[in-house]
Amino acid sequence: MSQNSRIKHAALRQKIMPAEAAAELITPGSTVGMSGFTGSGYPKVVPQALAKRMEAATAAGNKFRLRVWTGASTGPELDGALAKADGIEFRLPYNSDPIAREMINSGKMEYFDMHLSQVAPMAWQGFLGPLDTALIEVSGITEDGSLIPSSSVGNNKTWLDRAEKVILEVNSWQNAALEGMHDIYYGTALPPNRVPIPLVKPDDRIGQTTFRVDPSKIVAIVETQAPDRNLPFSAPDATSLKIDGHLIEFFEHEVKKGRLPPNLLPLQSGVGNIANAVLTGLNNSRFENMTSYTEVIQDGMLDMLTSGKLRMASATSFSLSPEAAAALNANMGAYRDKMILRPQEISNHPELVRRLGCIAMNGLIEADIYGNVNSTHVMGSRIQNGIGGSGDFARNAYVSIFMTPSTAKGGKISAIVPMASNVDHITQDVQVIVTEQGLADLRGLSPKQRAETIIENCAHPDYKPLLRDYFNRAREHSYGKHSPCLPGEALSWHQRFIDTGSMLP
Ligand code: 0RQ
Repeated sequence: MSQNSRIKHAALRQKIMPAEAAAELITPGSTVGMSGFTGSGYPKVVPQALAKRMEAATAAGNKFRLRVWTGASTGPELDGALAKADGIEFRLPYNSDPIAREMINSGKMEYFDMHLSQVAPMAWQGFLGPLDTALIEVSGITEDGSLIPSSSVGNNKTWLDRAEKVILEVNSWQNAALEGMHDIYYGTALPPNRVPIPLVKPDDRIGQTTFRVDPSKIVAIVETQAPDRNLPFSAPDATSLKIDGHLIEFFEHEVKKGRLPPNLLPLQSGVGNIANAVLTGLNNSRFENMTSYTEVIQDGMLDMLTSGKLRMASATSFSLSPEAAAALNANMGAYRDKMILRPQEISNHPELVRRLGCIAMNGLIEADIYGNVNSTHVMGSRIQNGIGGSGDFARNAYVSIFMTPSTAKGGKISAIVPMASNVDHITQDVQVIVTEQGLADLRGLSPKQRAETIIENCAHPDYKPLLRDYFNRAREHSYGKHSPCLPGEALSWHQRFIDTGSMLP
């Protein structure tokens, strides 16, 4: 064994093989549980070898497709490569790859978009069918055969436990100092055997630092040195700075009122540029000693850890720009004690989100005047990414916040509409909506009061008169006067966009 090898278990070293040979062990039509959560910790070389097999099968007039389960989105070497080869028959639970998105929206790929906390329990319940192979990136294997997790944990514990056979990618690009950062909890069970999860603070450790796996299930190990690939964040623009300003003002007001402690409550921050910009704003705010209990650690959160504003961060994955990932990788030791990566079943667990009282901050595609939120579908039918963890947090948070620019596509689309064309978060799960126009605090308001507040505080001036007009007419002519609605007109803005390219008349 070479001195530098990440594989310390002598017998397992016998299973090292090239990616192509490992890919041969995966049967067409089978289900593969892969590691990966955002652009972190996903297998990188075996999926590309699989994609080559798939392309060869297509060229020979055959089909080679797989059912693919992951933690969340992955990188272009996995989702992008397999989707390009038309090799994914069915995919869960979250996707943001543009090629896979096109395959889903053109009807060529089945996609089951689900709450991220529910993937592991549902796999255990058996609803998803058997799992043939686990294909997992790890950062090393210890002398006793335990697996040192990589830059994401996701559903790896469950895939390793449930799969009939296991293929590992041992990636030495991942920093060796990741060892010890993870907290893998093995105490989950199905009803009637569930017990309380013993976590009461974001920094509690309740598990072990490695995955266990039955070594006899390991059929192949592939050594790699391949970087994680995440997309860069755009610098905060005027819109995100305004959103951020409204939110900081709201937090200051809540602290003054005694409804939030001075260091706030554990933060959850979703994906995307706006969410990242808000973290930058918090880093420049007067709040100190904050914590996070969230699913991804993005650039803004890393900056907060660096400045000391954030005392610690608990998540299931990193979601960093290439620059931030390189910076963290170069200095992992300095952050090790401030971060904990957990299985997504735990990072997103409704019991824990409710107990800790998280402040949930997520993006949206559109909200209607009553505060129903659509996070996933453009014009009611075209999937953008998926619900991800937003539902796990929104329903159970201490305060559930959604944020968005008030328009999309250069002003042709209003993010505030008479009726949402798809609903991921019902009005009861949405307490605050923020756009660059302002903030609507919807707590304790009736539907009509919510509509007035959302229209006045959040809608763009181009759309505000149209929304007022609709709402006033609905108040007069609606079948019921509790949540006034004109069903024949409520989705006409979407139809107008589909027909003309703009929601504006
Ligand atoms: O499309 O890239 O083609 O221009 O949606 O929109 O404004 O860049 O915003 O990056 O914050 O993403 C809801 C998608 C927002 C994200 C969503 C188009 C817009 C652009 C992105 P282009 P922005 P963000 C836990 C939390 C669900 C999962 C979640 C998301 C693209 O936040 O996926 O919350 N959320 N997870 O043009 C048409 C509209 C639109 C619209 C935006 N009304 N109509 N297109 N877009 N609004 C984390 C995890 O689960 C990992």
